Amino acid sequence: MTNILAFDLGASSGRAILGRLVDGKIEVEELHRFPNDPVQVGNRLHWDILRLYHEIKQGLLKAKHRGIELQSMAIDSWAVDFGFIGKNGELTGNPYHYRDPHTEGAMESVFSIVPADVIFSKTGIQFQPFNTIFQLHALKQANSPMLLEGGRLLMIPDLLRYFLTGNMHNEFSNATTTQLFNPALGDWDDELLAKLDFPRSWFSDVLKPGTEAGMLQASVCEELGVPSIPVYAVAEHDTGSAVAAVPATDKSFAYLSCGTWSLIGTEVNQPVIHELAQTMNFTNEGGVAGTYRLLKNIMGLWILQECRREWEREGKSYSFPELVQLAGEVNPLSVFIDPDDSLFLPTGDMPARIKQYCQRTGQQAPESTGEIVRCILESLALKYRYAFEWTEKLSGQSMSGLHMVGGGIQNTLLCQWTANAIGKTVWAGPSEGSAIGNLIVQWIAQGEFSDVWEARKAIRDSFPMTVYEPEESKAWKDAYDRFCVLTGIEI
Ligand code: ADP
Ligand code: LRH
Repeated sequence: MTNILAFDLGASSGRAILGRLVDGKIEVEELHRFPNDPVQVGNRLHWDILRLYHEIKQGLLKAKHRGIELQSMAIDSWAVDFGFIGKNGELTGNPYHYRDPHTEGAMESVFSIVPADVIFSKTGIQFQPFNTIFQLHALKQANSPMLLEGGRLLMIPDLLRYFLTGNMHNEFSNATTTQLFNPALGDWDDELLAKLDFPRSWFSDVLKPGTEAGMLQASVCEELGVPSIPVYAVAEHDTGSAVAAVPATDKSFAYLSCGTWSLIGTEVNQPVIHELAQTMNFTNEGGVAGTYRLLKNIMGLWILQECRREWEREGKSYSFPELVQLAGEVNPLSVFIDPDDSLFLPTGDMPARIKQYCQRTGQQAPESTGEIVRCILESLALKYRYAFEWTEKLSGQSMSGLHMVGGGIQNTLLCQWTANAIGKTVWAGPSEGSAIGNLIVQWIAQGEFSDVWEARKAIRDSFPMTVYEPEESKAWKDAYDRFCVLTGIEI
């Protein structure tokens, strides 16, 4: 029996998940879970990277204390963020959070050097103000001391893997999210780097998911009293891992990775890079086994998380199940927001912003907690329909339904409303998609599965899937028409 460990760092929490293969079935056990709270210092928002590294060590210690002999481990996390390692091998500064406002104006500034369509044609990546390309440009403009000469850029999992192994590499799935990687070249885009004056020496060789990236280094083994084990580069972008774990049977399938963000799209063998994909701001992120994810980012349950944080600040503490229950008790389909309005990207008082959005769009603002939660969840479901239909159009495929994975599938109302909104079946599961995707790529590398499709079958056989059939189709269709007019989205 092999015991392997997946560290999955989400924007809201991190976990160490132990994976075992028993008679062809996957068994998982959560060994360690920890909050991933960003830290505001002055007007800067950071990730607590050293705390995250500490929690990874706690996960390894928990395995040791349980007497578990590990064969390997790997890390995945959210995309786009990074740290720099200087010539002395140390961090040159604490990584910024992608919600830090330092990228304000960076997009326009970059476009004045390289036009947007050139960047898209080279990278196939959607434009978001926090993409690595814009963060780097902003840091450069600000003469940030993070960008010390001779430094090396490591994405969050690259960085943690470096702390563990002492080796510096960039992993492919996360490299594509920088918007500096050219899938046609299969490498960093030197022309783009030169135009933006980003030294090529910042960037390392790019490892494919499933590569052994080093062993736990002696200092770590001594400190923790654990044996050295291989550390794999998997699809280190959590969305790449989540999609690897979608238990699909059909080669053309639609997914919704539902956590802090909602990522909705399909898996493709070649990036879809054309004008319409750019206009619709769809992306082509690198995945496992040479695949790409044609998808759209939707702001997701972040809005609910941030409301919950605000209510907590006001002394009202709710669990997620309580919030879902309150949403179920109020009138349906009354008021909507566009979850992707830039109002909702930064941290802050989200209930006030929702009210502000409703007032701006001539709607009666939701007042009670239940009304606010219902407004968020129904608006997400409606926006999912929009992205689902555009996924079908851009990929030229008709999807029979939607696979939902991630922590958000514990929200049964959201799953049902998503089925209602898209008018098709939703298959929900597994909720720990990213961790399971992380595990299967390690097992594929070790020869336990022949490929991702064999692994997807094992996931289907090992984890329950809840099926939601569409209901109340007329009410949801009418609501979608209202939603489109209100938000001005193109259908
Ligand atoms: P990430 O990996 O981005 O940190 P997760 O996949 O862990 O996110 O999903 C977190 C989201 O899942 C939360 O924002 C919350 O809305 C939802 N969630 C988690 N637990 C529950 C629950 N018990 N009931 C309903 N929703 C839940
Ligand atoms: C989801 C995610 C998403 C990125 C965002 C920064 O966790 O990785 O795919 O766009 O975080």
